[in-house]
Amino acid sequence: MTTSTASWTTLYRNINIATMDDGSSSYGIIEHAALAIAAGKIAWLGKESELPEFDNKTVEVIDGNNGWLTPGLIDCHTHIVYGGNRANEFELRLQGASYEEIANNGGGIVSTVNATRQASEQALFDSALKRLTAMHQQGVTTIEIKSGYGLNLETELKMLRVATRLGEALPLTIKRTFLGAHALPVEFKNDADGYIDLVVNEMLPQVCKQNLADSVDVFCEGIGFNLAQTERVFKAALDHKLSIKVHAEQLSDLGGTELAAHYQALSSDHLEFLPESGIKAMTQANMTAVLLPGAFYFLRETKLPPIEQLRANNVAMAIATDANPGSSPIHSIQLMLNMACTLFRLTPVEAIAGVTCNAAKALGIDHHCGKIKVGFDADLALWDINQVAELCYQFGVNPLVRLIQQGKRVI
Ligand code: DI6
Ligand code: FE
Repeated sequence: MTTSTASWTTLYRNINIATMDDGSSSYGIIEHAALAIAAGKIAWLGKESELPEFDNKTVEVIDGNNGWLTPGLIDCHTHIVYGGNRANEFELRLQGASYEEIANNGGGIVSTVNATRQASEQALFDSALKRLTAMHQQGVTTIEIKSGYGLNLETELKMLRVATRLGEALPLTIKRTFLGAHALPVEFKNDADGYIDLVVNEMLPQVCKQNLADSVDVFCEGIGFNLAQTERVFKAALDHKLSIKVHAEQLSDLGGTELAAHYQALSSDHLEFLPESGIKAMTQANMTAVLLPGAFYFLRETKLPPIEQLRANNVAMAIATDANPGSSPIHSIQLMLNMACTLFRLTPVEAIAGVTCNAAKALGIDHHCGKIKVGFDADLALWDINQVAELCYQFGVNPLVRLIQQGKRVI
């Protein structure tokens, strides 16, 4: 496809492209390729031999040294804004305590809530910026960030303001998710319904009024919120015209995914305990399954998500870090590519689709992001690799040579 070459600002030559335009069915490879950018969008791509005439004086021409260009990576599920850390719990778990036992004894999410409430907005920003910088350097151009360690109005808003500011501090697109229904704060002990009243009647309206979120998420789990409470949050979110997502079937099967499908959620995330009926509901609702191998690994889980059945039922699978202080203190999307293959047995094509086109789908931005396609955002990563699967195969040497966001070089 061609647009007028007069508007081109940048041209990448001597590259190979994995467009990811066919979802997870192929890399969409174009070898010996070129790609042009105009106004922050992809304006042309194809074989270098088919490059149309263009004006050398107005276009910046960049030699890609025969590297590989992929869509900029998308981390579609993170919790990187929080106070303190939970290394002490890591030690307890190594001595045999389970994640749920620790949560039920006042540790877990609630301990991070205390630290996050106490932290100043600037301290939260500074610690999250370090994490985000590490993720950016791995090739991430879009990231989702959830609240959920405040569990009161003031601190939830503080977290979402920090998430917003992070997107101004670094050249990354941030999608913010309000996860007020993440855990029950101590002041509402034995009154989860009362807390959900606060979430839907006070927190959510303020979050919307201050334009601080793009989506709403709920932790639907035995140690989180039940189906009826989850449904109340979904309904309120939809009333406010926000999209919805769910943490479901991570530790048990409560039916959260089916409920989310009923309300046309964008994604259901974790899914180790997802039953057949949940898979069918996801297919029907065209939802994305967000798989989180870092949490599976860090909690030393043994029950795998039903990958085979998700694949057989054509459910789009995304991969994310779930970066958070308790179950996945991991800030490497490149490591997730490797773990998606080694732990979850995804193919490298599926894993890469999981952090590009399918991650875009999980965030509801797949009409302009996550593929290398004319008209899509010029969010691109250039890698010093000889074949695409290298991105999944090796870990620890960063092959990123250039990162482009909205058409501009940012690394
Ligand atoms: N599931 C997760 O993996 C994170 N939250 C959630 O609902 C874990 C959060 C934490 O342990 O701090
Ligand atoms: Fe999570």
